[in-house]
Amino acid sequence: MLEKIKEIREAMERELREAVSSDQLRELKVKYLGKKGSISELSKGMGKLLPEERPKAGQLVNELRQALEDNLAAKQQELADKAMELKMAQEKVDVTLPGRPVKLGSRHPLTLVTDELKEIFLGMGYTVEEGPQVELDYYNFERMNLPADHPARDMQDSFYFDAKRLLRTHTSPVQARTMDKLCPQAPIKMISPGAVYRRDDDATHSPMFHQVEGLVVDEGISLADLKGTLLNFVRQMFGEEREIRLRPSFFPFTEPSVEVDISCMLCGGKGCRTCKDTGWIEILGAGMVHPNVLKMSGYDPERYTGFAFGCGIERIAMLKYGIDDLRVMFENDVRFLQKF
Ligand code: 2U9
Repeated sequence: MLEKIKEIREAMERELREAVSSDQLRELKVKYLGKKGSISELSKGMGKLLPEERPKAGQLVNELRQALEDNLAAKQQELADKAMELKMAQEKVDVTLPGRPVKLGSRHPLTLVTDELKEIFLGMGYTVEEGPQVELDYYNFERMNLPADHPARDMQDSFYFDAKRLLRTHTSPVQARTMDKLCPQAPIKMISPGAVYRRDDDATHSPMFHQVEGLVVDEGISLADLKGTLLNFVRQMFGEEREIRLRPSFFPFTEPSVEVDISCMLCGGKGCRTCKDTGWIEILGAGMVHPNVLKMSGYDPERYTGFAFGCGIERIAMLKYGIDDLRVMFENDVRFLQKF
């Protein structure tokens, strides 16, 4: 047995020394360590030895197995090092080649405007709230004082999933949800920017667009607060020289309601193509929150009043950056995006 172990050890060491490839190493591993390999056969032969010979023989077989495993690993490393050295000697790196330029992206004008909007209103103490885009008919219409048979629902020809759920047509449901969450706490001072959906599609309307709406509810809020707030907003967004004017209007969820114009930033109010020679550009809808809307949200309209406003973010971006076709906003053309 001892003789046999010595023989195997010598053969194994020779074969390892002569091996020049990983394939050969794999074959050696099978030959010696495999199920039917020489070392396994040695282990099986132990039964035939005298009991007093077994410990010594067992120890030698174990040493042999360990030696083979160690030598195989060392040889594997040696071959890998050699292969790497060869590769390094053959491969030449031209360090004078210019690097590949990293293409930098830029932020979309809608993102820029939305971030700016948030900054302005955060500066006035507002919170920024979000809500689901797949909304319940109840929050989208009913809570906005637009019951099932209200004709104003037609103006917002909508995308429905079923009888109760639709893609929100404005971000007003976020206000209603926030009032539910906070009532009877006041004041509420919030804006809700986000995507909204209507069945409209031409140069100035997209079926998906973005809105920002704002809501303030507290005791003693008046139209004067609304006007001051919007003037502050408009001047931060479009320049300190801007003026605003309020025209009477109608929305089912505000009473009284107003449409808000800003003095044209291109001609300074003298009249030009953009303002259609009027000197004014319509930018916002707004008003005092309708008592019914307050009541539905749990606020006593005798005690609390509020104002609300809404405007399209695309419209702000188009005016601010002089973009004349809404559709370029959604075409993902890098030539357009690179301008910002
Ligand atoms: C609550 C109560 C009232 C939000 C308002 C408008 C007027 C408005 C449109 C302008 C162009 C949306 O982007 S647009 O299509 N919006 O004219 N929105 S007042 O009024 C609210 C909101 C929430 C609870």
